[in-house]
Amino acid sequence: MTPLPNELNRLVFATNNGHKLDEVKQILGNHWDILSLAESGVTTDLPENGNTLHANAEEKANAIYRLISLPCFAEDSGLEVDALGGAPGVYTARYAGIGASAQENNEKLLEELKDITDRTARFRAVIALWWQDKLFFFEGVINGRIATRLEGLTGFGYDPLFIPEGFDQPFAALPGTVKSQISHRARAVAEMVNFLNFQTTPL
Ligand code: ITT
Repeated sequence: MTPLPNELNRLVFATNNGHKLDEVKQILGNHWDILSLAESGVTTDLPENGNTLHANAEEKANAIYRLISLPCFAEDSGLEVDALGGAPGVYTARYAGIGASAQENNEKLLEELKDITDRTARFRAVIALWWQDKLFFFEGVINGRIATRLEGLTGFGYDPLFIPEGFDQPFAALPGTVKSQISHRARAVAEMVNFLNFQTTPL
């Protein structure tokens, strides 16, 4: 891929989650210049009042685009557990209550699945991108299952419990390169990059 002039390659990632930011920077490598909110001089809360990942991603992206009017994107993600009817879904970050830690969320999930053998689940990520004054959406999914105990030290959130399809260990115990290639976030970002490459390729 031929690198493009800097300002064309620059996107602001509207997130307050440093892990998401690190992962997206790792996925996009040198090809895209991803700026955090702090690097863009923005300090604001990101509203999340929607009932769907799409609505939340849009709300977060809109809040930042209104302030900076530059190409920017936000991402909302969630864990969908089949035996729990798709929960925690849009409430994944606050499954054990508002302000709950990852440890508390993981413990609640293990407790809810205590006597359940069907542990199939998926992570879904929805990106809302403001590009040339229009809003675009991209989605990524990774199927897997929920482990019966926590394992591994890397990543964040539910990574010690989520075993991606085709593997025997959760993301937190696998090399980071696996997650950056196959995760819900990696897949949604890949969709966005396909779109952007098409948009920015000179005719
Ligand atoms: P921003 O809204 O600021 O981007 P957030 O952490 O609040 O950050 P979400 O509202 O999208 O993000 O919450 C998604 C939650 O889902 C997140 O806090 C984690 O608990 C979980 N999650 C999402 N992606 C994950 C991943 O790759 N690995 C583990 N857990 C993940």
